[in-house]
Amino acid sequence: MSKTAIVTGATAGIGEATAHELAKMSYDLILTGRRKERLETVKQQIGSTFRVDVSIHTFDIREREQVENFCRNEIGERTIDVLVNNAGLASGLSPLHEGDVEDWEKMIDTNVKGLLYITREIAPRMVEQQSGHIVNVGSIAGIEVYPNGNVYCATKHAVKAISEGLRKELFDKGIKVTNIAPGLVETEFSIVRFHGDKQRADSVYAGMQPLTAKDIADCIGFAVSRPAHVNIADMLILSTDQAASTMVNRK
Ligand code: NDP
Ligand code: 8X3
Repeated sequence: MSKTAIVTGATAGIGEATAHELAKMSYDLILTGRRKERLETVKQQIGSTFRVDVSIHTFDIREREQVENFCRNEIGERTIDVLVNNAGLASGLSPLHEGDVEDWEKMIDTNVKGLLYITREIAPRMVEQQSGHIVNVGSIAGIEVYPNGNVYCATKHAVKAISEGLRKELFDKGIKVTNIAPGLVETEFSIVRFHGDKQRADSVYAGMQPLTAKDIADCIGFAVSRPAHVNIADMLILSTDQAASTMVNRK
């Protein structure tokens, strides 16, 4: 029987690559994000390569009513085998005493509250099924804090805590929980962080070889394809050129 995965933030980067990886593994896909045309393109690309069912759903994960409508009315009663909580962002990079409150709210509302809203809807279905796998895309920023990363790091520490909490609450219900913690991955992440400043975004990866979205999708694919008795609890994935958040070997 075919399996179904939800991937949030599938319009770009790690989410888009994960959608392709899971399609390769024959998962039917439920993909979400705000940019409809991007989702349509991803659906078309996957549809032309893999024989899986792909449905796309456009909403803002920060809006609780939109998340509830998606979960309660749009996806119906189907079994959800995998939930990849990937939608997220960094907005700004500055000391807290100079920080922009709107940036903070964006990050907290997306990375923490959005992840909670959808998990609150999908986890009970998995409990009922007595099976499922929740994959949260955290970050190295959820393990260590770097200067000027303050609120972003706080949200990813929250993701790590939520993953650990979920694991302890769900392990006896047949549900796996994985926290994926990438270091530097070249996606649209830095362009978003620097509010569209491409030059500044490029400087993040200058002189080093960052991870690709596919590198992370491979790890998510690995985690969800382990045998039933194996749960990959935590995975820290770094470029060979990176040893810690602020230790990058630039040539
Ligand atoms: P991208 O900017 O390329 O992709 C982010 C995805 O999140 C997009 O699909 C975007 O969709 C979606 N998203 C953002 N805000 C919302 C929202 N309010 N509602 C719905 N969807 C939203 O970045 P990445 O692929 O790099 O980021 C994916 C995840 O990986 C994030 O959680 C990020 O924190 C994490 N991460 C990234 C790292 C990196 O270096 N790139 C390293 C460690 C973790 P849309 O804009 O269409 O809504
Ligand atoms: C993204 C990686 O180092 O920019 O989570 O925080 S980092």
